[in-house]
Amino acid sequence: MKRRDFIEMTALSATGALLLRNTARAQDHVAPAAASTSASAAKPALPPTAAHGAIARIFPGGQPAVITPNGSTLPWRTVGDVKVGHLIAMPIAHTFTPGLDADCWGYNGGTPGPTIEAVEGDRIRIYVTNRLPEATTVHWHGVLLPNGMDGVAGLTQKPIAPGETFKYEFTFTRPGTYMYHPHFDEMTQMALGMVGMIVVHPKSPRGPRVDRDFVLMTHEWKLRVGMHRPDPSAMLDFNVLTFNSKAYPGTAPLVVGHRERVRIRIGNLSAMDHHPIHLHGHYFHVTATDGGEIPVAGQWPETTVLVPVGSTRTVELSADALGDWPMHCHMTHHVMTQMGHELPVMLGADARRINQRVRPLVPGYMNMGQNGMGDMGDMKMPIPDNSQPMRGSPGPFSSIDMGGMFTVLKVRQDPEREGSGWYAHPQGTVADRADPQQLAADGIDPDAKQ
Ligand SMILES: [Cu+2]
Repeated sequence: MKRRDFIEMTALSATGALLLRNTARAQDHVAPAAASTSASAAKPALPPTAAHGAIARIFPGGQPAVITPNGSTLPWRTVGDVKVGHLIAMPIAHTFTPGLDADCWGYNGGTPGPTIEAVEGDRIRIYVTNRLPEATTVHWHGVLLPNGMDGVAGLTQKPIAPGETFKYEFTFTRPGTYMYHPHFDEMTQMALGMVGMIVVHPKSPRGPRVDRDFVLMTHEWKLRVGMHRPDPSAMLDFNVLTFNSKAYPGTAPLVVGHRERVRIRIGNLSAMDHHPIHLHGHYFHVTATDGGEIPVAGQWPETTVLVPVGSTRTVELSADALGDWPMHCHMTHHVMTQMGHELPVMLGADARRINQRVRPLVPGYMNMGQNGMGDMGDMKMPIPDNSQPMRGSPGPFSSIDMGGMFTVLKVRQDPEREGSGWYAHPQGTVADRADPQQLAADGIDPDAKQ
């Protein structure tokens, strides 16, 4: 076994000891529906940030400005008829979720870089300053532009050397959702976080006006347990999966009003994985890709949209259902953070003899997973510094045993006021322990043989 696997397994194995002691605990603690509000008051660890505030409708046709949860929008200064912006490629200190920090590369102090937001027909001039230890470029992925502005080192321009500032200038001729990233040492620079989104609003919008417009960049990282530098040579076992470079519970929720029309623009600049992004409680239509708008006759309803590497998918929905609705990648290994993936199958095994034999070598060793892994998030186990090997974070009823590429669509009557808390379910609308009298009346015997 490689040393790092051993470290990861030891961290996970520490959980096992507690798993054995606590298997009965989860069944004993189910918060009643009416208590959900007070339960949330007692639990301080809400997903960070509340509502996104009132939206300035500053684009043609009353289109709302886009919201980049956990991110920002590139500021412009207008010089003559040109919008001028400045991207600085630079090393950054980044937090994926509290307790998991990394030394990344990004733009203007963050990953993803600021969302570039403009209107069809805008002439833009973007200066790119390189503060990285190696050369870079910026490629405007999906944007139609003159060949020499395409940002491909060697082919369409010289690399931007460390310390240099290059100028890109072109016109956004087409509305849509695009991305930007380097086209020099792509493997390293994108693996370390150099990604960003571009939104170009149409001059004359068609279709129903949306009330909220979000961008989410999906990404994947390899951050070995206890280390701070993402591994740019990783090809398979990515262990930090993110929306806008945040892993749950670090992801800010999408807070929307009841029956609002919501647009979500999802990009994917992961190294190797496509992400099927699933939304609970609603259906949506895929209205556009980075290739352009999909005619209404070509759209169909979905609850999961596959976002391939190097693509954007724009979905629109009517937020008709009040509640806290998960939105997440449906690959189960993409909603965990730093979980080991090369573990033996322990489900149903009696591990007592293994524990006895390994303990002289590793004090405190206990195997994990004999009863499943769903309780891992509740364990108070020692973990290595700067790591999140377990899934799980406090929820209003119990631990939420997902992390990684997971966020919450919060649909509220008054999103600005209610958006920061957990949903208060109306009495009688939460699944709970069955009432014996009703079981009997319905003819259900829990002890029946199949
Ligand atoms: Cu995924």
